[in-house]
Amino acid sequence: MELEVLKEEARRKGSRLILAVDNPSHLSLIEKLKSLLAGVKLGTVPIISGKAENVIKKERDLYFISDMKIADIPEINSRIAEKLVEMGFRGMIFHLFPMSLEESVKLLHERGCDAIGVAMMSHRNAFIFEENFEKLIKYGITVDVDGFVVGATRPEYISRAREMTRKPILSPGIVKQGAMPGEAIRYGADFEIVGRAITESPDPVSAAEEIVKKEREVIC
Ligand code: O7M
Repeated sequence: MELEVLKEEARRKGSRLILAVDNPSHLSLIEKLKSLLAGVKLGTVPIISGKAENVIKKERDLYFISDMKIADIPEINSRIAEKLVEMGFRGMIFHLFPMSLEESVKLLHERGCDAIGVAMMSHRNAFIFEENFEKLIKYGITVDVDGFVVGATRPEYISRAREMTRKPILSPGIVKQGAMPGEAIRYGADFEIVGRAITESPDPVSAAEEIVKKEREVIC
């Protein structure tokens, strides 16, 4: 699938922005921001809060990605994936390092959904990822994930991932974790994931507009 629906939304809206919602009280922002968003990523807290399902049903046209960073044995990964598909998610994020993804990717593709693998995290001390980065990307290619997460704070890894694969790259770590809007795209990412810089702004719409504007300067 390689995130075709997400890419189509991005083209239609001229936006590479994926909003990260990690606090259930920020779910109400989605409606206000949707014209600026290629997609929405919901974290574990909003998903288990019981409030996410209604929002997904209400905003049917938006591409929702679940971010529970699934990392279990194949059978359990698939059970979690089934449940998330039932909830209306069209993409979901898995850790690649357990190397237990083959079954879930097949299941998701049968359901017309996408699997996205974490190849490099944005925080300090992510040594395990540094040491195994190329192995993780190669594993993701082998099991046919649809895209990769590579932290925007690690631009050299975005470039390396871009050299290794044409699959979409999603980059978090913008503003609050230090990367500038548009920077990850400049290094080869396709989408930028932004949370608190928008959700905790006194004016979330203006904050999102500003980020989309910076991204467009890089793309055009
Ligand atoms: O913009 P922020 O810092 O408020 O939020 C960043 C979001 O990206 C938040 O939802 C994190 O869970 C997520 N994220 C990272 O910050 N770093 C990573 O390495 C990976 C992710 C992520 O989205 O993984 C799928």
